[in-house]
Amino acid sequence: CPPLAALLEIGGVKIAKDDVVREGDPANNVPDTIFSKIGLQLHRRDRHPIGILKNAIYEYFDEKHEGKFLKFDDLCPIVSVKQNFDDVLVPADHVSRSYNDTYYVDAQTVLRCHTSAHQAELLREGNTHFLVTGDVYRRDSIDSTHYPVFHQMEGVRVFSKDDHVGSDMDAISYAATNLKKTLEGLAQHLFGAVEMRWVDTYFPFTNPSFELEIFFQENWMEVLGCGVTEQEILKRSGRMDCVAWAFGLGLERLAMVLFDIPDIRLFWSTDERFTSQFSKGQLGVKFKPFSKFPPCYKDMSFWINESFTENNLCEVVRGIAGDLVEEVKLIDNFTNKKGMTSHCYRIAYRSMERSLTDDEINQLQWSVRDAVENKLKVVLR
Ligand code: FA5
Ligand code: MG
Repeated sequence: CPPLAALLEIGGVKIAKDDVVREGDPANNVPDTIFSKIGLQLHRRDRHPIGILKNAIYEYFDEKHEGKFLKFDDLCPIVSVKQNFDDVLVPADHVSRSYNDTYYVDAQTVLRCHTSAHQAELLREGNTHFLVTGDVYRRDSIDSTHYPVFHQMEGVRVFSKDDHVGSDMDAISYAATNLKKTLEGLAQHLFGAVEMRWVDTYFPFTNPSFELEIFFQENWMEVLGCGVTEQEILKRSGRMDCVAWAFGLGLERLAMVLFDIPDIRLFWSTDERFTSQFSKGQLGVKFKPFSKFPPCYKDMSFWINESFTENNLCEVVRGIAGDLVEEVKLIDNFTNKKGMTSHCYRIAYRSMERSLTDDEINQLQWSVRDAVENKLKVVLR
């Protein structure tokens, strides 16, 4: 584990570790493991799959899309609650604001949980076509397509009020159609033919809202969210008469499809057998796994309490086992006559780089059991 940098500088902002990680402060829930990822900026490395993908998306917007998109990829990931939530109309009681879902630096400051945190400001500055790429942070579950730090690219395009005239569509349908065409074109540019589908969804900041799913590793995987921007956001940024669309791409998910990368943890690997497989501007390569190491499964059962959440469990497990944990999955759940609820979780341990010994895994599992008992105050069975 590399030593944590004491001072980072991102987008001209100096960040000291103690400003971000304040252990024991109830208004702060950022662990060291998360702090150590701030400033790595995988999306700005031309030979990293995330950087290669970012550049390929830039290329699509430069070549195939009318209107010049301004690009931002160095905005500081530490933002205000206002930027992250209020400015994009996230309701006061929305779950995404909770300490269970978001990393708080203090009561007013978070690690952005999406690149949408920058939408309102950039619109207010008068931008009409822009892309924002950055690292985003979420307390989340653990499996091959979820990681607590990942990368998004936001895209926003504002239309003037009569762009749709002559199209036989109203302004909203015109924007929605243009949005879907733009993203289908992007998928075509990146993947050629790929099995995908649109799903209707909800976001506080767009209406209508959609998600795009791609068929990958035998499952439908959500790769992006998008929609027609809520009028209120445009109104507040002084664009009363306009219509706009916005999207947020999950860059790891798209890169998994593009390079055939089976597990999201690999993006953080410094193993040369991973890093050496990618080079600047190369989209055609498929990742060749180093021989597949066997997983090892350990089950643990406990009586939960009222404050138990799966995100808290995952953070504790990740705090002990780091990237050696591949998946944490609820496999049994029952409530007894006394009203006590028991959960059984199956933890899959697997290194992407080597075989783990039985000893090592047993040690890990004992430490995990201890930590789960002590930090979550559950009763092991
Ligand atoms: C958003 O974050 C919205 N801000 C996207 C958006 C922007 C919608 C603009 C409309 C307009 P969502 O929470 O669904 O939406 O995340 C977007 C994408 O990020 C997902 O589709 C997925 O590809 C990726 N993603 C979400 N959580 C994780 C995670 N834990 N690990 C890796 N990728 C993730
Ligand atoms: Mg989603």
